[in-house]
Amino acid sequence: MITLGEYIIEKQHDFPEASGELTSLLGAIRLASKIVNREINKAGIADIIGATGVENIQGETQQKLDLYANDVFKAALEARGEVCGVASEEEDDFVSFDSDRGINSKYVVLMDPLDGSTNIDVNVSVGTIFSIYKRVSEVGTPVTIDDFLQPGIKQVAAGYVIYGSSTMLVYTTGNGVHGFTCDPSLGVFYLSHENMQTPKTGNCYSINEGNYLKFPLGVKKYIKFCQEIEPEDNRPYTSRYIGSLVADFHRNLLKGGIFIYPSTAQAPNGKLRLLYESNPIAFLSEQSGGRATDGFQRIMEINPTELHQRVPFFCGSTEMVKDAEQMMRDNQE
Ligand code: AHM
Ligand code: MG
Repeated sequence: MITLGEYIIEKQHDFPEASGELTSLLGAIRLASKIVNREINKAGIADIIGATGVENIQGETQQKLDLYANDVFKAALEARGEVCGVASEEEDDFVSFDSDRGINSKYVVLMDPLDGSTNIDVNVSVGTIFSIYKRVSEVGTPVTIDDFLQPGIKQVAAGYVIYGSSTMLVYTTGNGVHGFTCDPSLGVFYLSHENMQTPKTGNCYSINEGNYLKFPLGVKKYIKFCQEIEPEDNRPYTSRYIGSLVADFHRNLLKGGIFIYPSTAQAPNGKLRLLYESNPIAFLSEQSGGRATDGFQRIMEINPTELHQRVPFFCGSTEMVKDAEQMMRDNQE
């Protein structure tokens, strides 16, 4: 039984210039995820007794879990001192860690601390997504926006925690994708899925079909393609959509499948955020042998222009994503 901590230290040798900072940083993420996991496990009880979202005796409204997760991850990263700044889906602007240690460290973290948080109310899986880059500004100075607006190909590491029927942490540092399952009685993540490989094709498509009428023509055609009866090709595919990106991606990673959050008539760039959701998931997907694009272009080559930028997202088994791209190209409006 290899723990996450042991595994990260062992793999540190893959990086010739590694000095232990990334190892320590991943340790901070591991710690924060355990704290958030503990709180998520109590969410149902909190709802039952009406404590969530209502005023406490001091007249304060209890923090929502997504803000709670944001605070926990931020505090853990700042305390560890290996990060000079974070950008989060829950914050308007990036945050600079200007302590002596913070300002002299070389990594920035971008995160969605609690993705799919509306699912908590109904006891459905949620996740944390993180993405790590080396700063481009000079060490010893406060971080700048340019440290965060880097294309996904510059990611040093990325991963997610899925708070599901079991809690897993899955990450990549560019040498494959590795998954760890938390033993709840010990609070320890053990290596359970080393070098995860996603199937080249699958029979599962994940998309919010309620938006069908607002989808681009290429996506409508692809959905019909998925539904056609073609036994040789395993079609019709199965439709599975949880509404938690981490959970939908995790299933497709293991079983094969495609996840699409396309542009819609109302939202030309879709819903998902390039920096906090699409880039880290794209990195994991590619590292497992999958593919991630915006329907036309590789996600990780997009040059971001703003922190909360959104992007259409097509991700999963390579053959399936290529089929969807073909239909996007052939049906441009
Ligand atoms: P969030 O970051 O506000 O939770 O939103 C992101 C989530 C993803 O997990 C999921 O894929 C998507 O929103 C679902 O959106 P929709 O309900 O429009 O299908
Ligand atoms: Mg999100």
